[in-house]
Amino acid sequence: MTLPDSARVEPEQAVPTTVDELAPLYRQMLAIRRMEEAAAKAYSQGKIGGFLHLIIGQEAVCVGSIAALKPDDYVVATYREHGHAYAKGIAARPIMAELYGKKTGLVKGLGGSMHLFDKPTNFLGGHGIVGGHVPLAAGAAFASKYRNDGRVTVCYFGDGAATIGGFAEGLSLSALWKLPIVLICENNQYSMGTPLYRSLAVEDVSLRALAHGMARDRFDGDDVIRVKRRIAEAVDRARVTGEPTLVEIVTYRFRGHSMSDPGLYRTKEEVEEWRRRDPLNRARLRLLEVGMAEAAIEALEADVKAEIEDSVKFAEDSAPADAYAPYVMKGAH
Ligand SMILES: Cc1ncc(C[n+]2csc(CCOP(=O)(O)OP(=O)(O)O)c2C)c(N)n1
Ligand SMILES: [Mg+2]
Repeated sequence: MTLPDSARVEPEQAVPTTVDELAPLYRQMLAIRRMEEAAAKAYSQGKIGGFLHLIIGQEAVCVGSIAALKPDDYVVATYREHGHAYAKGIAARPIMAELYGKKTGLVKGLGGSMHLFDKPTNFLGGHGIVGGHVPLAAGAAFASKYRNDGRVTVCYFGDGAATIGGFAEGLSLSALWKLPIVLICENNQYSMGTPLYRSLAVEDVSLRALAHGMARDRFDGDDVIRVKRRIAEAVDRARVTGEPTLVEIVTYRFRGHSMSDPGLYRTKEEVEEWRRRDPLNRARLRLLEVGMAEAAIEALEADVKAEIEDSVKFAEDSAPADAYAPYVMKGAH
């Protein structure tokens, strides 16, 4: 089948890179893919409860963009955020234990999949309300401007969030107050089962920047190095001039919206077409092209396998979270 024009933004061209640059990014993407697969398995075995939204297929977006940040920069994400948390530097063990609802989880097993949060790495969530976190991200960026701390905030949201009031407000304030923020729309073509053309009159989300005199960019999200380069431009703009950018990255989730969605609103052919552009396979081929030996790639892959298996064992061996932990009660006052 042929993909709609809106699905491919640029001609397929590999961006120049080196083994030293690409190998760690491939490793992160692979770890995220394996972590998500392990979570899906545990979910279907009834070991993980609540909602579980996987990022499989979209890994190059979080990995490439976070690679363009400094460790101190803020990241604000949606409920599809396990990969963003990992790319920001949070280990697989506390992420997996959080999904399992265990005491050793990132937020002590009380948040679950949608509410990862980590002060030490400046990972500011995990947010379940579509679009509601965009003004919060603008607030973090405002704090940086006010304190003159040199940090940049990156806020991720889906194409579905582009129809939400919170997004419009966050965008407007970012432009008005010239905040050091990069707003990244992860356009995976669907909000739950609703395709883009049924929710947006103008499918190019990045055009909304024009109404605010804001810089914008739009590109394909299947090459992790392209994502890193283009986001680095927006991050530099934020850090140097203090100005925001709205970036739309065109991508695709290979699985349903959440674990309870069999994804019947898409054809097999459509999914297959996107799988051929899998960012992970693409990065692996590119690694061989730029000179990494097959054996070295396999060693890296074995290392990732061990890391994720260890995180599952850690989660399974940990004690369940307390239903009414004392710090929750304290926090309520
Ligand atoms: C304000 C609000 N409305 C509806 C929902 C239910 N809901 C959860 S995810 C989702 C789809 C959002 O799609 P998109 O923004 O494209 O993100 P994606 O899931 O594709 O990453 C909806 C409607 C919600 N969580 N919050
Ligand atoms: Mg979407």
